[in-house]
Amino acid sequence: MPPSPPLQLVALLLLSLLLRSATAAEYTVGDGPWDTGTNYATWSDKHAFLAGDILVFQYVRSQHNVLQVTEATYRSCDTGGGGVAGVIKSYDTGYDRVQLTEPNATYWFICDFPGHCLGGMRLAVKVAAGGGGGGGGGGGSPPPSGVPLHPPAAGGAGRSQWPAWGLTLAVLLVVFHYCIIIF
Ligand SMILES: [Cu+2]
Repeated sequence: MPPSPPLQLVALLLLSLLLRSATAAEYTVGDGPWDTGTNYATWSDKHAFLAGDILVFQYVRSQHNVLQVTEATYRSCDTGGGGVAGVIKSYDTGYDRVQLTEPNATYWFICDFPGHCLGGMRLAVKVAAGGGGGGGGGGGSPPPSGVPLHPPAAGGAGRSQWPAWGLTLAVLLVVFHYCIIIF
C-alpha cells in the first residue's frame, strides 16, 4: 500500500528545506585570515558563488575590519576619511559572516585600515543566481559583459554538490522506509 499523499507532501517539504540549507556554501575568505598578504582576486576567481552562500572574514579586530562598499569605493579605496563614503555596511568583530543574499550581483569589500585596501585587502565577489529556484527574474538582463560568471567546472569543483545530494538521497531513503513501516 503506497503512503498517503499528505505524508508524501510533508516528506517532500522536509526534503526541499534540507536540500536548500545543504547547498548554501560557506567560504572562509582567502582560505585563511583576512590580511594584507593574500591575493583576493585570485581567490575569488577560484570559486563560483551562489546567492545564499556565506563569506567568513577572520582577522584580528584591532588590525583590520571589513566594509562592504560601492564599486567606486572598492576601486578608489577612499572612504572619505570618516569611513562612511561609499560604505554600505561595516563589520568589525574579527569573525564576520556575510551572507550573499542577492543573486546576479557583485559584492565589494575592503579593509578600511590605512593603506590596507590599496595594499590588496579588497575583495570582489560575483554572485550567480542562487539555488532558490530562480527567484523573480523576468527582467532577463544578461550578466555584465566581460565578466565571466564562473560556470560550474565539469569536475564538480570544490562545491558541496555531492555531499548535498548524498544527504538528500539518504534522507529520502529513510523517509520512504519510514512510510513503508507505517503503512
Ligand atoms: Cu586590514
